[in-house]
Amino acid sequence: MAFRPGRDAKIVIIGCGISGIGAAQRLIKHGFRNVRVIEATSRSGGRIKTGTLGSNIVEIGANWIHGPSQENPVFRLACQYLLLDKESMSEENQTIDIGGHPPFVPNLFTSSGKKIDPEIVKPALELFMTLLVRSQEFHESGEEPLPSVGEFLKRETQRVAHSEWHGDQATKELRLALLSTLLKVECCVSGTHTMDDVGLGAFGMYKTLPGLDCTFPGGYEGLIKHMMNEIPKDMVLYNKPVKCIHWNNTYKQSSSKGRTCPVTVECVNGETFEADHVIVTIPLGYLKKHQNTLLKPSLPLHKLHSIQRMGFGTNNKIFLEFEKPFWDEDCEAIYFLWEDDSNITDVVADVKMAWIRKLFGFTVLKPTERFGHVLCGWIAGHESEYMEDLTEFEVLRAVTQLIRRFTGNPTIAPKQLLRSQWFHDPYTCGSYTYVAKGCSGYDIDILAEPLPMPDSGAQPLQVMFAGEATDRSFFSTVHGALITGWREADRLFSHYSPMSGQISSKL
Ligand code: 6YU
Repeated sequence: MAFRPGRDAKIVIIGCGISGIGAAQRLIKHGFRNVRVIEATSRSGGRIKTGTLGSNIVEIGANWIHGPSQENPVFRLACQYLLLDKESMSEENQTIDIGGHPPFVPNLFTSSGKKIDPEIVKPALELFMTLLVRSQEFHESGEEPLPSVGEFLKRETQRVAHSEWHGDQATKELRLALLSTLLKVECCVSGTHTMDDVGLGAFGMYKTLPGLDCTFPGGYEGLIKHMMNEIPKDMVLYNKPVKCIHWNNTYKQSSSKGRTCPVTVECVNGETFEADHVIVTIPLGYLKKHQNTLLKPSLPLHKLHSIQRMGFGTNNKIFLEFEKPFWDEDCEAIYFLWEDDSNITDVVADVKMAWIRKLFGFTVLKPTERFGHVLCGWIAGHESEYMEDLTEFEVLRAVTQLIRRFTGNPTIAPKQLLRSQWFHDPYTCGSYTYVAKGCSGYDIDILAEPLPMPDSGAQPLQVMFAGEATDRSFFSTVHGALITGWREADRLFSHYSPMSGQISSKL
């Protein structure tokens, strides 16, 4: 059969996370017949990773569908595959629009071992929430009164605390301590070491969708399994870390059966794959670490600079199972307030000695009938990265001591522990993207820009870029990642069928 440009183009997708799978699915639907996915590890899913703790299903990576409503493609797929419970799919759930996650029903414990009434610190919580919303508004208004979200939140909370909180000193200090805890929560949400690293002007670029965040009762990986069923099995090659993408016809053997492919993908094991187009879905953390060697010729300077400037931090989870709960029945989240943290900070001075102070607390896995008594601890930043180097026993000892100290109950003992180690994952090198101080949406656009540059005269769309870091509005999410995989598949489709720009919306 004669070679037909387009349908027979050789396409290699690097990475079998949701963006890579999404790209493959879409290319197949567009009629491309020569698609291959090359994955470094032995599994598909990437940062969607479901594990078990005893008999419980726990999410080691992504947890929620953020904004589960019709606009969210992950929600649509999850509904199509019947992976959600009735409540999550209800009209009512889809229309709730609170701009993110609603506040959890809290239990608050202090470092002197007391459980406190949330009402005491409510003004601090309300102030923090108001300021977070204001931080997001600067993107729209184009102002940036301070370079980072952290500096803005600290300046404004200090100002209000000192001018408006006139009660007794102890109450004031508890409220200030809560502000430190809430900053640590935000470090987990943004996936950053400190909110001082998160740019203020671009903070509002991240968009929330309507719908009350929901989880997958059978695990997030169920979504991956269903999507993978729609891809021919032999299309994906596992255990093949890619070492170098040689583009612009620079590899020595870049010809196949008389036809020249401009790109050769070289794996660590020496195997090579020729391609007309490569879609790179490798996480930004990996790109940062291997930016000088992953592509030959090297990435253009402006792209390298955006990779360096953008933020990619660590957020880890520590799951604990208990025989019986030490928290209230209606409690959804446990927060720890360090009484000596009244200077409002989200970093720990001595990481080695006091890394555990960065763990802001726990969320409670619900419903109890399904999970029993399981907590998920959250810890971000360098303290989280340090935690990854400790043994499981050392982590268990540290969290047990922490819980005993804050509850004042020296007998509490978790039955089991499971923690994530995303920073040391060699193919992720952290958790997810944030827009760092000094960055803008322009950096994300540059990350997403295909190579070579359009005006270079070389064969176009040789190396294309997808993955959560390449979406301006939904970076750091599963739906953001999926959308980018589809975007690059559609880009190829339009390239070969310039007159059929409408087809992608019908898929
Ligand atoms: C979401 C959530 N969630 C918690 C934690 C983590 C993440 N996310 P992948 O990495 O999946 O795939 C790439 C593949 O490439 C992979 O398989 C590699 O092995 C492979 N690869 C790498 N190098 C290679 C090489 N050299 N050769 C070959 N292959 C190679 N998202 O929607 N809900 O609850 C969470 C959470 C602990 C770690 C999350 C969540 C993020 C998603 O998991 C992530 O974006 C996607 O899975 C990425 O898919 P991908 O395909 O791009 O890469 C204002 C403002 C604030 C902004 N932030 C708001 C907060 C929203 C984020 N919240 C997250 C929270 C949690 C708890």
